[in-house]
Amino acid sequence: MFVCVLSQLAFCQDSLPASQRMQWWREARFGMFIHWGVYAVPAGEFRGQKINNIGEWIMNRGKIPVAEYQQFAQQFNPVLYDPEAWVKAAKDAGMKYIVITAKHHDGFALFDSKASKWNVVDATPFKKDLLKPLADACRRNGIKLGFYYSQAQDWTNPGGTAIRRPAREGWANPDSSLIDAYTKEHEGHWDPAQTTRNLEQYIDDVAVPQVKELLSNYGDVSLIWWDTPSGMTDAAAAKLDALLKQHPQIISNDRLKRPNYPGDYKTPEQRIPNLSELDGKDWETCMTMNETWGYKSYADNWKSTQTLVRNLVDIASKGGNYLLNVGPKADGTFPQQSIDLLKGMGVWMKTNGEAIYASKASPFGLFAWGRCTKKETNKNTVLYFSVFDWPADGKLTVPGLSNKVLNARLLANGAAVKASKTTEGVVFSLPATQPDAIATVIRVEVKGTVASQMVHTKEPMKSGL
Ligand code: JFZ
Repeated sequence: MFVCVLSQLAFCQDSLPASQRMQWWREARFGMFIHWGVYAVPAGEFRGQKINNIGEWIMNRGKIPVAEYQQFAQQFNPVLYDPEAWVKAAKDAGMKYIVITAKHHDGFALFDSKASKWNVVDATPFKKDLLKPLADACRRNGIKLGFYYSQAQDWTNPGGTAIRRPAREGWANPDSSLIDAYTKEHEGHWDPAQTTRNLEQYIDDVAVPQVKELLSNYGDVSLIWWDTPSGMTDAAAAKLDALLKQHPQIISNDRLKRPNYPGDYKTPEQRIPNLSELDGKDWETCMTMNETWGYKSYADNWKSTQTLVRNLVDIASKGGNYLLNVGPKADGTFPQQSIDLLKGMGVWMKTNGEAIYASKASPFGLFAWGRCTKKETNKNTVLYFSVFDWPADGKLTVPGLSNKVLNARLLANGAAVKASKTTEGVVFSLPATQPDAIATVIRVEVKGTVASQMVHTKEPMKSGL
């Protein structure tokens, strides 16, 4: 009763119980984040200077005046955009959902919007909605689609907020002191054009109508990914949250407004939580493949396929989702490195995906040699042991496992694995050479349930920033 009264006031959208709304997401485990926008044109450079930090922040980091930034839209002409190919790349990698930046902090809408001319149809030579054909391709391929929407920060539509960042962190701008004095007086803004309207007007005139457009014009939208709640008010959040409530199936993250709008899941960024942070709440780690979300021509510090696969396994073993980012170029293509990494993950997922999809967190702590995920059948339990470090003597010990082992085999080649009970737990006898150097999965069916040996929550999960 108490909870009901509270929910009427502000939080939880309860048209459908979370257990139902969240089911597809909990089973998906792996999704694609796409950061795409006008920032892909400068691709990390402004006035011949390399601008530090993440690519989609170039306008703020470089303190680029609004009118000058908007000029980049003239070169945003993604003639090679092939949404079917994007969705196929995600699907072949084993991803089950896509979240794309419908509008990032630069305020640019990738869709046809009546609420602001700063959108792909009105402001670029391309002149076509980018989200419609993507939504169609997702539907055709059975991939869920979510929209990232920067609800508070908007550096172009007046009245949006701007997180204040020192000018000289972006580049050695000789005017840094002057700029910093201005941003200090203007809540982070660097151009008078940004403040001709207040936040409430921006929410009413831009954010609310645009979120309505996103929820009305693209068929089923599975989730909304809010970002950077700083500067938001509870009143503004209530208006946006009310729109979600009209879509009983939709889910949303925890970045609408803190602390009264926790959404459906937490969003640790660029990091995988420690065991001590797991509190039973849903969570999703979002992460880049290199060092930027939005495309930067010179961001070349790419992770390896091995790292990405092991991250996914680590995350699944802790009961979370992995939202892995691609930052497409302004011509509409994915960077070749991203394509290659996605392919590599797809190869692994094709053989080993059953260890990931619809799996539950490991009942054990972390193993020195790898990770575990779990699935419960009617009476028994299937454990998936993903081995990163292959034992030199061929003996893999799982301490703490006391259930009877019914059968065990490698997903890589179907080879049966012998299990023997010892005082230390169960010891698996593995072949001399590891079939898959990235991670070899042993599928083990055991009798009965495996009680979790995990102790819960010692510290809150670090979510967002
Ligand atoms: C946020 C976005 O700002 C970022 O561009 C990206 O979309 C990521 C997924 O989510 O992450 C942040 C938020 C705030 C800061 C940096 C990154 N910040 O205050 O510098």
